[in-house]
Amino acid sequence: MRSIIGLLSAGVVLAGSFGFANASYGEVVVAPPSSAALEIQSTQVHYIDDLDLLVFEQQLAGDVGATLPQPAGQLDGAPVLGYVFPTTLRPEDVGFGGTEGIVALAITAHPDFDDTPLWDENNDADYANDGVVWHAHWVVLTPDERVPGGLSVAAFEPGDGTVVMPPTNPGMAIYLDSPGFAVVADQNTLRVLVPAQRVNQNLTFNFDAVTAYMEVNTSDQSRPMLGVYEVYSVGSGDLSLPYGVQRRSP
Ligand SMILES: [Ca+2]
Ligand SMILES: [Ca+2]
Repeated sequence: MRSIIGLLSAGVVLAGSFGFANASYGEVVVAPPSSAALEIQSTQVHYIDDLDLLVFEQQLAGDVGATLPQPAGQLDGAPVLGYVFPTTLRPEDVGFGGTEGIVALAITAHPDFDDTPLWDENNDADYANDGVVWHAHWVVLTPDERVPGGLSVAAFEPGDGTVVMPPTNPGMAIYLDSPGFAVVADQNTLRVLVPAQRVNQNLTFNFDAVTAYMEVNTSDQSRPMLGVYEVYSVGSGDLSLPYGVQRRSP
């Protein structure tokens, strides 16, 4: 198992070492096995000037989404698969108040719950049944030694009036937004269409690509609400966030 924080510690974003001795999660969390659909071949972010649009891309070894998590039947323990772009964007660039952590664009599927109350990704007029459809989130990731992936989505106390969230957030007490960006899966290529205005016109950030298994936890106080349990593939190999935005004509 690859520890994302171990990779990060070798990179430029975070430093530190974390141990996972006596991990109780081993008995309850089983990540789906890796597959070609989760193996990153390359990644890019293009800026299309005429459209003022950023296109986040990952090329996989297999068809995007060919691997889906099996439902747990409840929110507690619900599996979440993600095609994730960790970035050097600031939380403020994407509408979060200032906080520590890594801003990531996470394209996820999770059959047990819907966290896009503003969006109806499968166009059936039900806004609460789209979790299994690949959809976009902004998250703020923070180091977390309680899970083997070494990261979780940053949490806060419910009702904490000092926390600033974008109005498109789904109401969970974690730094999770549901911005509604279009996600396009074309065989082995994943694309996410992000208007530059939605990242504060910041076109100079760096990024990387990761595929990961996460899981919801609402019952175990010793683990985060949404932690990273398995990292399948890292675009750069060392999570050094080496990639920059490329300008492209339409
Ligand atoms: Ca929805
Ligand atoms: Ca729907």
